[in-house]
Amino acid sequence: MSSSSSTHLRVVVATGNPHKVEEIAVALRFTGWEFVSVAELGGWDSPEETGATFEDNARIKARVAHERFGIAALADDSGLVVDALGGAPGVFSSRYGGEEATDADNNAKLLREMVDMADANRTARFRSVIVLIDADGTEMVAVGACEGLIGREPLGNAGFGYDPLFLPAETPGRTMAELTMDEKNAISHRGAALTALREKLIS
Ligand code: ITT
Repeated sequence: MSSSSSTHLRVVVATGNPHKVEEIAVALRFTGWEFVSVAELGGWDSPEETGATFEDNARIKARVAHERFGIAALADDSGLVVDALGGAPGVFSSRYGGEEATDADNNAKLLREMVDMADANRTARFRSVIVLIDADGTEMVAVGACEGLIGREPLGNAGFGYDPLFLPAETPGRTMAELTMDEKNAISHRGAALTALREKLIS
């Protein structure tokens, strides 16, 4: 693994979610790394996320992409952890409303599940685990979290997933979907994990 974050590295972002590719490329734009999507490299058979944890699933995606494309690979596995729901939707965040669920379906289900919950019981956090596999196969893991509350109606059009329902503690009165991408990256779980990854790489 290179000890310098400014070393040129061509990295495939092992995700089928274009929002993640964009957030990661923007957050790490000063590294000089070149990010390519799986689609740009001709596509892949996305692996089943059979892991019990975010880390397991991030590792599964990164390893499959590293083996398929033979270059460095970075994967994010992430999700929303709601205290009053015992940690749900957690690793099932993207499929909360069913296997083919859209973001709107997932958000609608979350609102239904929490309809009777008082504001004080609406605490939650996003978590992200990033696994980077260098071209030579060396693995690094970095984690990030973002604390906040679940709102009562979707607000904002930016971002993806549960962003319209998530009120970060650091941006009172604004949902994650009402932030610019730079504002989101500055406080988000994924931004925190990517910052931790850079710190590990330069230490
Ligand atoms: P890949 O597995 O292909 O990377 P995915 O979107 O299915 O894409 P995950 O399996 O990691 O990714 O599931 C993450 C889900 O958690 C995502 O679909 C959203 O529902 C939610 N999520 C994660 N990060 C989020 C964010 O920054 N904003 C809003 N929702 C987020």
